[in-house]
Amino acid sequence: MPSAVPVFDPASPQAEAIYDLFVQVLLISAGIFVIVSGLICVALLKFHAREGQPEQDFGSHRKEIAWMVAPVIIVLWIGAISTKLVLTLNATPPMYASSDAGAQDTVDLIVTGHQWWWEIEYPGTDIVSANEIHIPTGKKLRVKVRSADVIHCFWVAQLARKIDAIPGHENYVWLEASRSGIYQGRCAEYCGIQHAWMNFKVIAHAPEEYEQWKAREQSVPQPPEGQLAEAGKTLFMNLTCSQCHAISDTEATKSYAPNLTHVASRLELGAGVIENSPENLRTWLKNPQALKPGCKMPNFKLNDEHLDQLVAYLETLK
Ligand code: HEC
Ligand SMILES: [Cu+2]
Repeated sequence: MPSAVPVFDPASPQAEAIYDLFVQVLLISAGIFVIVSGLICVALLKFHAREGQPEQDFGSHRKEIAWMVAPVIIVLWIGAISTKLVLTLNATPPMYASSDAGAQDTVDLIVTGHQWWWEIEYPGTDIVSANEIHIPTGKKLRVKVRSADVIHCFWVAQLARKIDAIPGHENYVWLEASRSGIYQGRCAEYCGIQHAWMNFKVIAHAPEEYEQWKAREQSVPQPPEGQLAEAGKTLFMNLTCSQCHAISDTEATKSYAPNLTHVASRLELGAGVIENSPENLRTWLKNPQALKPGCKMPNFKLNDEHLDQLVAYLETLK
């Protein structure tokens, strides 16, 4: 049954294992809570004599052994299932563990945290995207996670464990989806003013669909036709846009900001701050600081004519 709370709706073997551990620990803790609060109630009701003292109990070996042994068993049990979980999460699929040259260094995705968006690279292709990760279902992918500035944390609750993105250090995590769908990802480590809007989506496709997506993403959009869009392209290259953003097959090659080669086909803008549509794109360009205060894209105070041109151009980048 789908749940509104992602943690309760795991969609990969790893997330299921996390869910199982969570439920077991929750049930054990709930049981202990009920026993302890029940005993307190019993004590209150039974021994609330107003006069004199209740009969004193100077200890019982059997009881003492029982309340020592029971917690030890519980702690050992939780230790065992936690260890099993860690082994499940870190299990290396045979194709990555083999001693063939390079197998152990194979990386399927490179994710880089930036204040406040995610850069996604697909090694072996020249696809670079932002805030949206496309994967095929049923495949365990090795993801390299790193950071361009401060510590972030890469987290898709329905698919995988959390993993920190640390500047100057590379971390690895397995990402897998059992069924196709769109999974919400978030930054889970406070990283500055717009941390709350550092979201991303993982879109899991059936393998054939994934191949189609990949072919589309690798093709470079046709140069714009029509005056408005052409003017928009010239403006993009002449304003400082091209000093931060890249668009394949143009002079814009910088990777300080999200790659815009296929920006029009993405679901959201500004790492989830607004849905992607021509109107919303215009709102973003008009003043990114109004939508996402403090974000690293300045307000260019563009006039309506320039906004129309830029939107017309960016909308051709499908
Ligand atoms: C100083 C560098 C810089 C310049 C110059 C700049 N941008 Fe940006 N831009 C960014 C950053 C950083 C983001 C990501 C903001 C965020 O989500 O926190 C961004 C986001 C965007 C996005 C949303 C992309 C997405 O996938 O969410 C669009 C579209 C965009 N910029 C277009 C432009 C245009 C058009 C210009 C020129 C008028 C421009 N940018 C100039 C830094 C820059
Ligand atoms: Cu963050």
